[in-house]
Amino acid sequence: MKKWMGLTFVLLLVFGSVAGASAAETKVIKMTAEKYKFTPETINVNLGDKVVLEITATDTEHGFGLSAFNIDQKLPKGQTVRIEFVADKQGEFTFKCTSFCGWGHFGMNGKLIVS
Ligand SMILES: [Cu+2]
Repeated sequence: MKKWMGLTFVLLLVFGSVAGASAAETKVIKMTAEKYKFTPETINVNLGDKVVLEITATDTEHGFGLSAFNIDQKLPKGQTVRIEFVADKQGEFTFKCTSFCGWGHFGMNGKLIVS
């Protein structure tokens, strides 16, 4: 009897972790960068998600910097740049423009929320 209960417990654990893992998904988010704003400005993902950002700088060159995930990518004007990473830590992280683009450059930022 005890043995049987132990086995059930192990099976539940295995099942639970598999179900948990399958909750992670790939999130493709289309974004634009223009003076002096990223759209969307807030990105919501779940812990463990693979995040794919497709960002187009529409007016001039910008940059996408997300230092918490070691990302600093130039965004040449008119090109869609694909940035991929795994949201492997929870919290709120600021991303910002990393290519000087004018007087509003230092306020050009947004937020990644991993929950
Ligand atoms: Cu910019």
